[in-house]
Amino acid sequence: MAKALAGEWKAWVAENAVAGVPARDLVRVLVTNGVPRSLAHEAVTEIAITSLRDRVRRRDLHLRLRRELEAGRGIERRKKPAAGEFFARYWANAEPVVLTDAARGWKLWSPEDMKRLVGDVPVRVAEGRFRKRFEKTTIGRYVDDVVRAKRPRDLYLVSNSLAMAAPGMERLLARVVVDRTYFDPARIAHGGTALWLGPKGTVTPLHHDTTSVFFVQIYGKKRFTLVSPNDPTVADAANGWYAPVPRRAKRHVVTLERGEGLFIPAGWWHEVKALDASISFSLLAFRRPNSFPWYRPGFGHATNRPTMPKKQGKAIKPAMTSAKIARPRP
Ligand SMILES: O=C(O)CCC(=O)C(=O)O
Repeated sequence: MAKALAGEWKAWVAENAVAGVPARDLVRVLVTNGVPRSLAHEAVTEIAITSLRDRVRRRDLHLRLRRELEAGRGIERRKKPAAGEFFARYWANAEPVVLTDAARGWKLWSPEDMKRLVGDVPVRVAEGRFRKRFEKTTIGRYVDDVVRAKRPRDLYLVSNSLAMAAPGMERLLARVVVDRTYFDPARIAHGGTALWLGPKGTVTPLHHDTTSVFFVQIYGKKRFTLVSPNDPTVADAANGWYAPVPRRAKRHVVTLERGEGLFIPAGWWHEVKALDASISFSLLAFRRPNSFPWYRPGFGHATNRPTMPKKQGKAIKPAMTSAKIARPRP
């Protein structure tokens, strides 16, 4: 009769391995509970691999089903529906949509209008492809030196520039009609909006956000390449917020014209290229919970501490049990 790990402990190893507990912690707990080190090591490796493989298989099947169900679906282009339909159909299904009259009633503006209205407002514009460094200027100078320049530098006023929070920007916000059936006006003033202003040719590489975005094109055109989060190849290749554009995944390409809006559900991968000097404005303060900060597939997995099997008034079963080793079949 050989000794083997008790069933309850096998389940414990599987559960904790899938939850990201490091193997060495699992081995340590088993050894403290009387399992010989070599057996503990072997059992953890074996169970961790099989349980993780099984978990991945189940998730992959789920994603495949979602992908096959959405296979025939393109990105719809239509007039803006009533909020009830928008939330039931596009929000709840995480389905992007282009709304051709998204800016109905807005007083759209140009780079020259921005110089006139908010030219004195200080801003920080992002430098380079991944936009981690910022340069300080004013909106007026930025429009002259970069947006209208014959050979613009790779400087881009992006959402992270936090331009809409600067005093004076209410003059721009006054031109936007906030649809109160879609958005909560109380949250608009507190990080509920973002502004993008840049020369022709800016590219925001493929990435995802942790909120859904209502992205409105104010001036010029932008081309979006979108990939569903149901395609695991992108998340598998992601590094932080960004990922290379996958060759094999289904890509949706959408050009957004002046006055049109694109609903980008949280988690959808998107690459954005400005086809002209461009201004965009986005709204995030939807009348629905819109914050999913835990959705970070491109960041390293967390390691957790082991959860112990619950005692519930009785002693934890011993970690070892007697088990017959099955005879090899002839
Ligand atoms: O317009 C851009 O360059 C990027 C916009 C974007 O990625 C977003 O709003 O999430």
